[in-house]
Amino acid sequence: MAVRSMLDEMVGVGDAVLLEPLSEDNFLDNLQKRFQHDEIYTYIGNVVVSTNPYKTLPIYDAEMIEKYRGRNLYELPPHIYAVSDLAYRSMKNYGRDQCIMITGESGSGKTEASKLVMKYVAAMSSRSTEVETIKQQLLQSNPVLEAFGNARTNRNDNSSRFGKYMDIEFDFKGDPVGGLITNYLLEKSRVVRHGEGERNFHIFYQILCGASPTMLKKLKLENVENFSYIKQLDANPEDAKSFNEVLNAFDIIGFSRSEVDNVLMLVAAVLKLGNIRFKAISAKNGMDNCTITNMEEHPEVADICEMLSIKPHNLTSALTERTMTARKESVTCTLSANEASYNRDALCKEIYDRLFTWLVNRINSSIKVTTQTNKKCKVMGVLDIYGFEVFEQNGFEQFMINYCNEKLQQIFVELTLREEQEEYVKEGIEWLHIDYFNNAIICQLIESPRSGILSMLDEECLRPGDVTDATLLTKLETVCGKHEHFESRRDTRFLGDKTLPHNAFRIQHYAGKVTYVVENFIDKNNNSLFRNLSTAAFLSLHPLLGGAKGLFPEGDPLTTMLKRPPTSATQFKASMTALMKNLLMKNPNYIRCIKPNEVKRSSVFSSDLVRHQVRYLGLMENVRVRRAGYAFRQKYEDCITRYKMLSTKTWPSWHGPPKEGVKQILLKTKIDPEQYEYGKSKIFIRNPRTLFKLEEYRNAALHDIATTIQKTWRGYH
Ligand code: AD9
Ligand code: MG
Repeated sequence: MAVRSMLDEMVGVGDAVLLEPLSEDNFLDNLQKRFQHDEIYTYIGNVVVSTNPYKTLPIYDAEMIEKYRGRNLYELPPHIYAVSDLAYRSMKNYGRDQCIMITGESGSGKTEASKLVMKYVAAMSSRSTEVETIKQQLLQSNPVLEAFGNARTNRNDNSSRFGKYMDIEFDFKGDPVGGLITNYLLEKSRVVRHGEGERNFHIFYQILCGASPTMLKKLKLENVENFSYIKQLDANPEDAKSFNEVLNAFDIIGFSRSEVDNVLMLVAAVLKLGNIRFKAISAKNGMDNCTITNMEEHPEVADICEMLSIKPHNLTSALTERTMTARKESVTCTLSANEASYNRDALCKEIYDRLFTWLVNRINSSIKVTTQTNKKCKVMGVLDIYGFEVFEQNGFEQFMINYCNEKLQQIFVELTLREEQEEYVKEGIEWLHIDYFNNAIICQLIESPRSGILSMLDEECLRPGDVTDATLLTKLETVCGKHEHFESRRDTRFLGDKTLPHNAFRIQHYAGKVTYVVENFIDKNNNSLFRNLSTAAFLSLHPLLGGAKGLFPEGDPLTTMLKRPPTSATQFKASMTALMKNLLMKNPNYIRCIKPNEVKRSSVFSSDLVRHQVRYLGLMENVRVRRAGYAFRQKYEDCITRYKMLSTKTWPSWHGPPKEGVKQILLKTKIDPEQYEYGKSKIFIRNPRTLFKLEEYRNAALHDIATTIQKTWRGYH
């Protein structure tokens, strides 16, 4: 039977490389046509473009997994499973570490895509009990991390508010033996504040809706009507169901009962802390002063102290006072009610953020490879990280997220565009050079060690004296003002531009211009709690919170030198550098996710919205490079292994130079020589259709061989 090529069953064009004529409009029309027929995947060579269907499609079941198992990319219609299979086989058969980079804007389907990749890979490997356990642990890390790290936003009901990279490690048989998750920058401000129509992290609602009466009592949540950090009205029955899934997942990963209790206790304590109010009391010595309003009114504070295992005096004074130490002398001053509220929020954000990292580390300790030596393992990394963000008002978080996207774009440029061109040069293949924008210049503006924005930010945070967001902006204007991708009101070119406020700067990112308001940049970058709070937390007897191994090691009162935790910018830059290094060592596979509309509907394709994403994902450049070149290339040796049955000279084996062998095969097929080119070590095939032909010939030849064998066999009997 002839192989049914993907062209036979296709709506529109399955590989945008084949679009004729190639234009942005055509590209969009093609995506739209396919989307309307539930064909949500489209290739650009071996990059998958995935359009969020916003409905459940029957294309992910076990049967589908079997269909794609071990098949070549072009044999079947485009699917995320095809790329997962390609990556998995390339890792298993050729020992090449892989990474799957999933990018796209909020709500475009990255997290769902990452789960589908994991599902596919899990189905490929063996079913022994040991492997099954590790698979389940890897898969069950998702509900836990989603409960604590995802929230409903206006763009996505299940928006990941953290970046995630997961290395799955495999043994030589291709079975998963462990994994390692790295998390990036949780949006911790959400713990204390969220926008209209949005929610706090799912776990808060899950506990309130899903915990048993006994558990609620233990968590001291049973009689509380309102929480200022959340609106209980926003909870729904799904939360109760999800909570049970989370508890089950904790169990499968290997959390003990008491560990789970400890985690939930901290979450409940944060919720209750949020209800503490402060009121001004008559000022002593002209200093602002405040006390906790509900101290006498109800036992809220005593409850929280019990939950956090902190002595009441330690907590109340940490919230309402600040001690400053200079030249071995300590001075304690009292805080205003506003300052104390700020302090309370800072503590809650910090507890939650560090708890989240603790959870990731705890999961890692369950899934990390213990029996194998790391060297023997092959790795598949899956990156599900925030897409480029442009809101009406953009702040510190958007700046970091967009910096991350610049770095990912760089990798994309480096690996896909540049390497593609370089390979042609290396292989001595003639072709037309395509110009593309290299965004290295923007990365430098942000991260250059001496004059980059991140360094300026750190310098300003560490500078003694009167440091404010305004002084930061002045510094940025002085140092970066002339950079061609940086704009501010100081620059005379923009004085008349009312869209750029006085308290903001603007960066011309590869994906478009973004204006960042500098408000809170210093504070968010500082990332440090007042010493009183970290010490109170350090002195806690709660198993996760207190002590040198707890969440606030810097609070140890015995360390006289105040060790600042690294700034957010330093931490983020270091984690980005490590991530890039890690990704560059691996063979890249791309899933580029597209959000078809802003209304989360299955039938709406809003062209302008998609056009914008196509532009900033650089998809047209990607198609052009791919088209100008060759859709497919294969090492001569691999080509012979696959197609040797097409020529009597190469079948059953070929012992001459590999390039000659491939020549023999192609000569025999009578494929137009215009369609391929001989490189130094690889054959380059211009058009995927040629590949389909080869596949069809191969199948026919295999069929003939099988028939001959059968006849011979019958002849013997
Ligand atoms: V964010 O940057 O974390 O805010 P993501 O991760 O890109 O975002 P997500 O995967 O969470 O988006 O997808 C958003 C929603 O779209 C999901 O909750 C699903 O309801 C829907 N979705 C996404 N992909 C698929 C799919 N392949 N099939 C069906 C999907 N529904
Ligand atoms: Mg997500």
